[in-house]
Amino acid sequence: MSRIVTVGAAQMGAIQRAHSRREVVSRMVELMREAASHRCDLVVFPELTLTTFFPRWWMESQEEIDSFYEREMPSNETAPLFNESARLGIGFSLGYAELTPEGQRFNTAILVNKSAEIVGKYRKIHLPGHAGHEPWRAFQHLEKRYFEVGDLSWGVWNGLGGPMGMMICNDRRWPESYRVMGLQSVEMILLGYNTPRHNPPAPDHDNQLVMQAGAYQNGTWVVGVAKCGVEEGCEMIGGSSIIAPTGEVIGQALTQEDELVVARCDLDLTKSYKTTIFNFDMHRQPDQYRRIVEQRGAVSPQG
Ligand code: CDV
Repeated sequence: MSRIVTVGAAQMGAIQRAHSRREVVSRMVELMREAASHRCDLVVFPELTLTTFFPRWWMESQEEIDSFYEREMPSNETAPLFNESARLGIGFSLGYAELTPEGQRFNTAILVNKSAEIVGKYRKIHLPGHAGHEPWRAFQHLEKRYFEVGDLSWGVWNGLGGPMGMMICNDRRWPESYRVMGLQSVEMILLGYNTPRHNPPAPDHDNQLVMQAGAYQNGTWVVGVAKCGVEEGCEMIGGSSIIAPTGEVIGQALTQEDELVVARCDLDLTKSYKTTIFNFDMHRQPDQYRRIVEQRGAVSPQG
């Protein structure tokens, strides 16, 4: 018998600074209802879904900075999402800016089961951009200023039909993100992103190939979901995609707006990869990979 998980990639169009959380959450609830009407088991929302992508601005007022973070989850404003999840019996993943009781700040994603209980949490590890003020850029990318490096590594959780994990945006460009979950037998990776079309230092870098490679090399489904459109003058890419363990894109968003992409994903498709060419136990040679964990930057060959 096949193990089907029906997933909805809930791409979100632009969220401007003037949009309240209440407005954003009501758009999310609409997408969740649409997903439920397609019998989705879970719906995947983007990175930092609840507000505009605030790391594009240098801000000095702590009050202004704090206004973009969540101190609790669920909160009064996000409760409708959890209530609707429980009512419809649909799980979800959600990205948001987390401010902990100890004052730590993370770019976070949570996995919520069909009873609206938080079953998994991930804090973004690969924070792109810069920490200092670079006002000459068309727009800045200050994730290194506003977030700490995540401290939870990449977990994998059961509870939504099979082993699932999360990564966030820039993580998708790093093979280590996928492999840490691959080593925990992940069968579906959920990831949200906010990617400017013309990231000033490298406007030509590809988006989808990395997710296809990560899916294939780890024998897993990958669900990549954008927040996109023109946000406060910054154009961000869409192209939300559902990718099979074959590395093939089997569903993709066509617009730059709120759009749901649905796919019935057979988790058993992961098996032939995990038991043959990517049977890690049989073929990996971790002793020969020491450089990966012992060294950070690249060195040049000697001589
Ligand atoms: N939010 C991100 O992590 N964005 C990066 C951009 C800045 C390159 C990304 O990898 O898409």
